[in-house]
Amino acid sequence: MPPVTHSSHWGAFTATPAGDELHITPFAGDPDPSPLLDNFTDVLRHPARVTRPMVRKGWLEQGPGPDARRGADEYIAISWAQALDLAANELQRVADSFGPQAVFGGSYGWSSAGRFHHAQSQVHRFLNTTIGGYVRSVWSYSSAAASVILPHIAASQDEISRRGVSWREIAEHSEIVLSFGGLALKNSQVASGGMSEHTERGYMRQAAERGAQFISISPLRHDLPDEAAGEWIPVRPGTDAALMLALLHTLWRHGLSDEDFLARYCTGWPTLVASLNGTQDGTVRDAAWAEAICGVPAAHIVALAQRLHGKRVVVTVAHSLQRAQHGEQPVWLGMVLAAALGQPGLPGGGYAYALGALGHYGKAFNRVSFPSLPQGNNGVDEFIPVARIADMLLNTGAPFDFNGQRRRYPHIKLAWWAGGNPFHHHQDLARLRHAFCQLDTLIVHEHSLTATARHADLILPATMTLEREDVGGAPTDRHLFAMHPVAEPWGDARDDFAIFRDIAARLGREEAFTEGRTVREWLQHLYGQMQEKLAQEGVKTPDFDRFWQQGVLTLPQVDDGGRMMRRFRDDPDAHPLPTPDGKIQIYSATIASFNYADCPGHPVWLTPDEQPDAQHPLWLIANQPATRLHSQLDYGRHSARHKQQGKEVCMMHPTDAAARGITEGAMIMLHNLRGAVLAAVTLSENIMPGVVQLPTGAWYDPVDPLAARPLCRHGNPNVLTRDIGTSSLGQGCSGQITVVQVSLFTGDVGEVQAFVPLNQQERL
Ligand code: PGD
Repeated sequence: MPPVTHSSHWGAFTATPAGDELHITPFAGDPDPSPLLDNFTDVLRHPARVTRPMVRKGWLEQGPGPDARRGADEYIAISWAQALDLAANELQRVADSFGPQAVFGGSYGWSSAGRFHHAQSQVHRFLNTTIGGYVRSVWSYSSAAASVILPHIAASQDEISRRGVSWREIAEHSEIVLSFGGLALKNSQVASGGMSEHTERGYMRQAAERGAQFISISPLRHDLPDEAAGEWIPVRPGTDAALMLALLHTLWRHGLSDEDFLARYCTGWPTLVASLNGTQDGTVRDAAWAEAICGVPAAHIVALAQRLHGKRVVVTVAHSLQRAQHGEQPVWLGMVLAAALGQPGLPGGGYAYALGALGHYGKAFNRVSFPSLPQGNNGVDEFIPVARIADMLLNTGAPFDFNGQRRRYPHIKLAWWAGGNPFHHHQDLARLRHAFCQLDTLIVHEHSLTATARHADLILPATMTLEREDVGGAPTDRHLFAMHPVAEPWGDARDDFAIFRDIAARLGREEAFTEGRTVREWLQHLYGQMQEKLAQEGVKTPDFDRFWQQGVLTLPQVDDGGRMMRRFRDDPDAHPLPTPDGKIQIYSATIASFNYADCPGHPVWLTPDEQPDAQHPLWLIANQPATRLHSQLDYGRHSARHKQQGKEVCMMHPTDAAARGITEGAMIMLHNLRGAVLAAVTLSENIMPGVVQLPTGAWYDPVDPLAARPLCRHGNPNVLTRDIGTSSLGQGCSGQITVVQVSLFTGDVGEVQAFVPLNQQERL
């Protein structure tokens, strides 16, 4: 087979089969391809693939219903005909008895690149067209707190992150890039939908060579790449809001705040000043006050504030900062800091929330994007903030607060998941298991035997992108790719679309789901829609067959990053921001009217209620991994190569290690009230003392799945993280940090089992 084009969230490539493996060549136009591409080489025929439909024994024998055995039961391989009948009958039963409001179709997860086979869209379309809807989830695990607060204070997250200050502007104009949480390339190497040109490293190098100064405020040195040639200011995890308040206090106190900008373009600066200078409650939020909280010496805070004054400064705040209790606050304060420096709307200045957190941000936009699969109409008006899934399943009917609303958790009987891995993305996994045990039925489509699949009642084997045809593209990527199949589906795997089509047929809704189109016809149809829109703009494109043959198409783009803020700065009356009075809200009357103690009307420092103590003296940072996207292809070559003794690697400061008798490469146990995790340790001065770091994404592998405090022998930190919302406002995921104790581990709990096939699965 000749090499064919393909695409993934971490890059485009061509693939050539080489025995059971693939030879991967990065897209020739990519200046800095991601090493994650290597994860594709050996996964097609890996034992961790799901090769046959499987049913959980307890569910098959006793029928649907709450069951504490989920996660520890046996599985039986069945035929597709049986699996599809079981799924169709169960969906019909639940819809008939309880209505579509008893079905949870949120199905959160990144799935794979490919516009048509996007798994979550397929689930939504299927449920809308067969039973008339489902309970949905809103926002994301990535950025829920920011997504909710940004529209209150300035504009949508899309405007501030995707269409905000661009990398190009930074390379050309910024004098200081002040980055809370850094600009790690491991994060910006991925973009959902695809990313054919990795340009972040080059832009940072260009800016640094021009003389721009990068300052990274983070507990981890390597959150800023070497190319930025920047400075590292270590800060205690989760305390950036205090540091930002002290920077603001210093600017104000020393007469360095841009009072003209604050008066003309902002609402509420005097209210914040009253909280900074102690008028409001007697506490002065100055550098000395912040030092005690964040660990940055007061003199450094003052010097930093003075250094920012009068410079072209862009402030960035990483997604990770808002993935914590009160995560809304640093997002808000980043904007206030940029405003106090008078920077929003200047080229290379202002606020670039989440720049560097994903490859989409700070880029140009396609004039026309490839359309997504239409999802149909959802007749159910109930939803949950995405990270409240366990709360919903454990607290049926209970009220919850969210963004000024008081809602109630619906009673869910059946959850349908495709393209996501809750036992990767959710916090407090013992609680999550308990929550999933409340369901009547959990149906999971997966190409791999993730922990989520291992908790399902029905596991339906899905194809990988490598085994199907699709079109790859993202609104910020000027290349559109024909994703050609590289291999035949492994085992009995079928595309999510084919699975849903056959279940829809059993429910008498096949035509409604497919609209009479095959996969190829859908691709042609969606391509045709894009072609038509481009034609209206006077852009000619090849017909589908030619595109399919040539493999890649370059789309016209517009580079209008930062346009909204620039126009606002030029004329705030003619171009107000989409806030109640058209200005940046340093005080938000809307947020104040919600009366949330955990998110009041102006930004604040609120001490998180979990703090290091004698039992759990260390902060744990559970951040994004560098060797895979989330938990995807954890068994792939690149991810596997970076484990030690099959376990994930935890970074620790040598002083903390020495105090515990821990040496380089030792096996350690991280533990707290929620459970324990084993990992290999690496010692480094690139992490603050008092902090350990264990990335997410190692597949959950509990020694005893039913334990109230499980021990994961592979290194999944979400055993340890807390399942609480960021605040009543955003209710986002707060899995980024928690507290732990770390000890040397010398016991024997056997080999990691996460990638071993299920007991009854017949190996092909
Ligand atoms: P993935 O590992 O990408 O994680 O959570 P998410 O669930 O998105 O899961 C996608 C799954 O889809 C994989 O299991 C993959 O095999 C499957 N899949 C891929 N393609 C297909 C397909 O075509 N069909 C089907 N049926 N399945 C497919 C990510 C989430 O985790 C996110 S976005 C963030 S930002 C959060 N980050 C953190 C964090 O920083 N710290 C902690 N502690 N926890 C987090 N969780 C969140």
